[in-house]
Amino acid sequence: MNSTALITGATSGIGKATAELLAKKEYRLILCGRREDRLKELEESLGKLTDVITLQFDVRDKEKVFHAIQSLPASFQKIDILINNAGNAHGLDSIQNGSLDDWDAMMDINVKGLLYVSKAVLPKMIEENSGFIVNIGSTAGKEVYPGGNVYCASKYAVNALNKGMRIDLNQYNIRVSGIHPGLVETEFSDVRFKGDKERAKKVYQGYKALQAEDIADIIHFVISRPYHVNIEDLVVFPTAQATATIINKETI
Ligand code: NDP
Ligand code: 8X3
Repeated sequence: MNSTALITGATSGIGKATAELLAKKEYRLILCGRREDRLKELEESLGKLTDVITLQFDVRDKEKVFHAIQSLPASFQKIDILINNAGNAHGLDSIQNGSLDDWDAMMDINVKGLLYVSKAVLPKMIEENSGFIVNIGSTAGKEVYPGGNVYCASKYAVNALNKGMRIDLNQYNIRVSGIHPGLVETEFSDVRFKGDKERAKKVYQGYKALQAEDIADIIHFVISRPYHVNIEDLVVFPTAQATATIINKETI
């Protein structure tokens, strides 16, 4: 049977592009997100290429996370690849002006949500003595920038969890990889700026940002290496970006 991949945050951006690419490569897919209409569309379109099942849950809701994953039909219970992708930034305020709700959202989704989904998926991987966890971190988990404070902290946590998982799961033959992109043009900035599309658009103006498909390609490359190869940490910037704050906005 072809490998089965579970992707969180499959309804948009990096997760959606990865679902589309993996469907073409005939991976069997478990696609997760909160927006039911988008999940239905994906099930319909990608279902023409491969076996697809969708799970609707908020990664913050631990009961729903465990219930959804434990209720998978028998043919989808063996998950070979978990792509922990769901996440976002909420706000870009200084630490003194930050909103408590934004802080809760980032820590609860980006860190605790990733933990809940991983814990729900791991028992079967351990039983099988095989599996692959790909954690989508960020360059924000490698370098802090002004106003990044809590989002950066959440991605530093993902970076640490990625390393911790690799250490603890080593005895079970489970691969663990962290992929850390710089600026990717997705709905990310719409969410960060709470629907202010003009402000969001400006983030990607004047240069060619990474596209969701670029990250999907990288994820596919990482998961399609021979089993003895584990790309443990991968950082990728658009060419126009040198650091979190040095971006050559004169290139297009
Ligand atoms: P998008 O906003 O386009 O996609 C985010 C995805 O996460 C959506 O599918 C959304 O689905 C899902 N999601 C958000 N909150 C929740 C939640 N509470 N429960 C379940 N699913 C949730 O952004 P990206 O594709 O850019 O982001 C994907 C990942 O990549 C994130 O972890 C982000 O931090 C990371 N990243 C992004 C970069 C960028 O510049 N864009 C750079 C580096 C890393 P739904 O709303 O349907 O639940
Ligand atoms: C997303 C990239 O630089 O906006 O993680 O934090 S950045």
